[in-house]
Amino acid sequence: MSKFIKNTVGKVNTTLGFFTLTVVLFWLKTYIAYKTEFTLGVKGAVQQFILVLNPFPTAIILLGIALYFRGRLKYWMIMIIDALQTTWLFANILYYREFSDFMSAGVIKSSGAASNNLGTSLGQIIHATDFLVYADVVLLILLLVFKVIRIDPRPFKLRYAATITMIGVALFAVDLGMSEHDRSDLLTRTFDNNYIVKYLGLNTYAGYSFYQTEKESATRAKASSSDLKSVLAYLKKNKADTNIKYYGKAKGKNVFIIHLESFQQFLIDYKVKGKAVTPNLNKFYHNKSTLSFDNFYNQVAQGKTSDAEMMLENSLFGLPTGSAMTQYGTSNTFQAAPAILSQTEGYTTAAFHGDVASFWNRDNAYKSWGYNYFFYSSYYKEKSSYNIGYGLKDKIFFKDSVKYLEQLPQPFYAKLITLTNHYPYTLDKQNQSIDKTTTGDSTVDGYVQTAHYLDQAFAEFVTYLKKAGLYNNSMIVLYGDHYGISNNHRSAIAQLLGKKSVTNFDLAQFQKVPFMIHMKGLKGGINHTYGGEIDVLPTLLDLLGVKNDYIQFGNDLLSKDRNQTVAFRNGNFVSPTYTKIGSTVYNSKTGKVIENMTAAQKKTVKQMQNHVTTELSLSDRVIEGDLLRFYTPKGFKKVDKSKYSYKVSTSLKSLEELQKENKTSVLSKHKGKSTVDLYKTDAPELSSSSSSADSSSSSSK
Ligand code: GP9
Ligand code: MN
Repeated sequence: MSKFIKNTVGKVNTTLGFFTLTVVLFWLKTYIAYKTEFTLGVKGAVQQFILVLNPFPTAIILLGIALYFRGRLKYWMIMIIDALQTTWLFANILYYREFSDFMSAGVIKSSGAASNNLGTSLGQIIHATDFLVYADVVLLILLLVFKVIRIDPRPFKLRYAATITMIGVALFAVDLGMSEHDRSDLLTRTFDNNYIVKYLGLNTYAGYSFYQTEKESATRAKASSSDLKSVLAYLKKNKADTNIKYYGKAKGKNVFIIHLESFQQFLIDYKVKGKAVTPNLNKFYHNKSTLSFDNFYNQVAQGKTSDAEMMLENSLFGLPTGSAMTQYGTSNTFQAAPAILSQTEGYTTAAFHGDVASFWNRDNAYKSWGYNYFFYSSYYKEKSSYNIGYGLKDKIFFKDSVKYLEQLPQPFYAKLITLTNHYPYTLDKQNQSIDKTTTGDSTVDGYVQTAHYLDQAFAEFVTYLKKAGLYNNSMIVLYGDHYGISNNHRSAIAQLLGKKSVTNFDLAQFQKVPFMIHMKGLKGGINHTYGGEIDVLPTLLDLLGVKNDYIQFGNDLLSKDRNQTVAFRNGNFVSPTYTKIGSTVYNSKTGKVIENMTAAQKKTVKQMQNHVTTELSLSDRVIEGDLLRFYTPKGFKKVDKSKYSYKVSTSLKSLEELQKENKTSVLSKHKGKSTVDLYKTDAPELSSSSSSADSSSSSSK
C-alpha cells in the first residue's frame, strides 16, 4: 500500500503527473465555487453530471498548451495559465456576488466594471476567504520553488501533448453534445449567462462572451450617424396619425403591463368540457371599458419572451437569431418606455418577475431601459413548493409583489411578468382545477391547466387592485408574449381548434395573442385592426398623451390610417387582405391559397413584402449599429446605467426613503398601513401561513 502511495506521489515529479495534479486542483475549486458562489439552477442527474464534467475539457485544453513548451518553461507556462484561469474565476465570484450574473466581455471592455459601480463597492463585497481560490496556485508554485516537487526537464513528447489536447477536445464535444441534448439551441438562443456556465463552464463562457462582443463591436464601429437617415426617412413616411378620440385619455394614470406567459388568443372564450378555461380574462376581455384586439399577433423569434419585451417597450424588433436583449441589452443606447415615462412624465418604473435576474440579461437590459426597480426572485420568499419550472408560481408571485408595489410613488409604470403558463405546462395536483385537453399530445394537454391557473392568479390580483384603490386610477394592459403550442404539434392544434387538419394559414392565425387595454372611462370594445407587439409602445404613448419623436417601428393601433401589414420575424406577413407564408399567398378572408395571381395582386403583395423586409432590416440596423446613440430627441436624456442598482438592500433602502419624502405611494395613501392584508389568494402553498396570519390579525382587532 505504502508503495502504491509512494509511486503515485512519485508521479508528481513527472510532467504528466504535475499537469494532472494541476487540472484536478483547478477542477476541484471550480466545482466548489459552482456549488457555493453561484446559483446555477442545476436540476436532475444529467445536469449534475454535466456540471461535474464541464471544468475538465477547457482546463485540459488550456493547461495542455503548456505541454508544447520545452524544459522548465512548460512548468511555468502551466502556472501562468492556471493563474489566468483562476483570476477569471476570482473576478466572477466577486462580480456575481454583486450582480447575480457573470462578468461579460462587454462589461470589461466598456470599462463597465466602473460604470456598474463595481470599483467603488469592491471593498464591501470582497471577503478574505475569496483569495483561497489562489491557494492551489500558490501551493504548487511553492512546492516547485522549494523542490518538493521536482521539475521534470525532459521534453514532453509532441504526440503525447497532442493526445492530451485531443482528450480535451473530445471531452468538450461530449459536454456540448449532452448540453445541447438537455437544452437545445443553447448557444444560438443566448438565454442566460448562467446557462452557458452551467453547461459549458466558466472558461467556455469567457470565450463565448468575447466572441460575441467582438462581433458586435465590429458592426457597431462601422455604423455612423448617417445610417440614421434612411431610418428616419422610412419612419417619417410610415408614421400613422394619432387618434384624437383616444389621445391623452390615460394621462397621468398608473400603468400596469401584465405579461401573460405563452398565452394565445385562442384561449379567450375557449372551453374544455363546457368549462371556460379563462373565465376571468374572458370577462376582462369583454368588459365595456376594455379595448380588446382580436387580430393582434406575436412577432417574436428565438428570443421569445425577450423579443416580446424588446418590442413592447422599445418598438424595435428582436433579431433574426438569438436575443437582442442578451446581446445588445448591456451595451446599447435605448429609449424605452420606462425611461421615457420616468424622464418626461415623472413615473416610477418597476419590473416584477419570479425568475433569477440574469435570465434574458434582464438585470442589465432593464438598466439600459431605465427601470428604477427590478424585483426578481431574490426579492421573494423562496420555498421549494412556491416554485415550478422557471420560478415562482403566479398566485404567489402576484401576492408577494404587493409589498413592493404599494411602496412605489404614483404614478407608476409596473410590469409584471408571469411564469407558470410556460412549457412544459406542468402543474402540481393541488393547483389543478380544470381537466386537461385530450389530444393525446402530452406537451399540449396541460396547457389549459396552467392557463386556467394564470387566469385565477390574475383575478386575485385584480381583486386586490380594486381593494387598494388602484383599479380606477390605472390603465391595465395585458398581452400574451408568444405561442404556447409550437407549430410542431399540428395534429394537436387541429384537434384543439376542432378541425381535421391545419394549413400554414391556420398556423399563422394561431400566432394571435391577446392585447387588451383597460381603464375606467375608456371606450372599449373589440377592435379588429391588424397589428402586433411592435405597435404597443406607440399606442400606449398616445393614450398617455406623451409626445413621441422616438425611433419606433410600430404604429398606434388606434390610428385610423395605419398600415395593417403585420411582419413576422422571418419575413412572412399577415394583413386583412393577404397573408404570405414562404412563397405562398393566401386570401386572408377565406384562408385559401391564391393560385393564379393577377398582375395587380402581384404588385400589391410585392409592395407589402417590401414594406416588411424594409422595416425588419432597418430595425436590425438600429440595434446592431447601436444607432440610438446618435439620436436623442428633445427633452430626453441618455440613460445613465450606472445610476441603477437592483441589489436587494439598495432598492429596499431607496423605497424606504421614498416613503418619507414622497407621499404618493399606496402605502402612504393608507397612512403607512400595509395593504398586503387586503390580498386574498387561495394558493394552497400559503394556506397554513395565511390562515395563521388571518387569525393573528383578527385576534388583534
Ligand atoms: C424566464 C421567462 C421565460 O425568465 O421569461 O422565457 P421564455 O422561455 O418564454 O422566452
Ligand atoms: Mn415567454
